[in-house]
Amino acid sequence: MRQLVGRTVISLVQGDITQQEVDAIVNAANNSLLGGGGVDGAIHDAGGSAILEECIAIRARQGGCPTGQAVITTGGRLPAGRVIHAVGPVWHGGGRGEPALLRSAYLRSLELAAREGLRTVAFPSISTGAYQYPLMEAAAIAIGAIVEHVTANPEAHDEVRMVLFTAIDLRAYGDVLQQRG
Ligand code: AR6
Repeated sequence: MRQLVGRTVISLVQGDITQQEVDAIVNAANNSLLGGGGVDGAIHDAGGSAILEECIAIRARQGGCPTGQAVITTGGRLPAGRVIHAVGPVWHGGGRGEPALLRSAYLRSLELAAREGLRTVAFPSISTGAYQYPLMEAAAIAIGAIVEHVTANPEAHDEVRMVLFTAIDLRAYGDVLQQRG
């Protein structure tokens, strides 16, 4: 599914984010930046040790990555040139600022991509795996943040792609994008 917002295509595909041929993929990282399971594990496995080395250097400089923020490294051996490591919130029921933190993870990632001249960017569904953010709520926040960013920065990106792992995830994001019309 694709929708044009200004000059940017917002697309939804089912697949593996490590295979995407884009300028940057986004990792659903954690505060340590030292890797983990899920998308994070898959990206470090496929991209090789150069990614972890840069994450360690960033940790040495700034002590990890706060929730809702993002940092950028090489893509190592990935088809994508760069990896933006964004940290989404753990779901605690919604009363601990989770919506604002999730929105911030998307917006900070897109701002970083725009600043670096990265015209095609692919995101996974941040926080909806190990961090247990409810899928429909997360999809609404993700699509809302992407639409807001590309509307405010119409020259910045050719495509922002959501890469969903399962058909259920794809349908949820598709329903949200369709409702925005
Ligand atoms: N491509 C695209 N999506 C994927 C892939 C893949 N290769 N693998 C899994 N997903 P998660 P989180 C989907 O748990 O909830 C890690 O240990 C998955 O089905 O990766 O933000 C980190 O180090 C789900 O829909 O990220 C953190 O500690 C989505 O990606 C923690 O998990 C996100 O699931 C972050 O948890």
